[in-house]
Amino acid sequence: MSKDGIEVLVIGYTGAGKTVLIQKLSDYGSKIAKKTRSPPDSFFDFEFPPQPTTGSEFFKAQFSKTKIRFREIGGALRSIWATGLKNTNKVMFLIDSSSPQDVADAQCELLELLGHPDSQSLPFLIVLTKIDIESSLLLEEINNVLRLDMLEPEMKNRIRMTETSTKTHENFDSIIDWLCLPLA
Ligand SMILES: Nc1nc2c(ncn2[C@@H]2O[C@H](COP(=O)(O)OP(=O)(O)OP(=O)(O)O)[C@@H](O)[C@H]2O)c(=O)[nH]1
Ligand SMILES: [Mg+2]
Repeated sequence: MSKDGIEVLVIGYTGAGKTVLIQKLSDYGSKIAKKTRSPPDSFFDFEFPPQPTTGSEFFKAQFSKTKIRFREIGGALRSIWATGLKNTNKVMFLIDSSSPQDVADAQCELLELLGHPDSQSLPFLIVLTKIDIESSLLLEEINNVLRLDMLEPEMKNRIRMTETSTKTHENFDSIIDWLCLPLA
């Protein structure tokens, strides 16, 4: 953990929703800090649509007393995602649940990352995004493709999976709880 708090690596294919989720979780965190409940929906709207992340970007956020520093590595830099494992405390892996191709590709990708020497005992949160889209796959369907239940207990025990939408904000509280869990 750095002086900036818990370091979280955020990865996933292009357009999975990494930048938007980080920004909206951060906004949500500052709302909690100000004890403002039920913000108007416009609170979550952006003036400009997000641009694809071409490199690696850092974002700082505060959730109650916990400081988080997110590092997003854009989907375009898939070949260097694993380099981010070295200097992080946790990993968020986003999958666009409306893209069957991304879901299928994610299985190998996840196995590789979980088995990487630098991943060791890192906790992973798999976040299925865009569940507001009608054609998106259900969590159980994605679970059947990823087959995480087949993993060795050491890997299985450090993985959590959740689903969300940056439009409707499902599970934001539990994602923030996971982010703020103290490091083992
Ligand atoms: N319907 C819907 N669209 C979303 C959601 N989250 C993000 N998007 C849209 O998906 C697009 C890509 O979002 P980004 O956050 O830029 O994706 P990214 O994963 O950071 O992509 P890269 O930086 O290119 O790797 C944007 O147009 C977002 O508005 C969601 O929950 N639901
Ligand atoms: Mg991005």
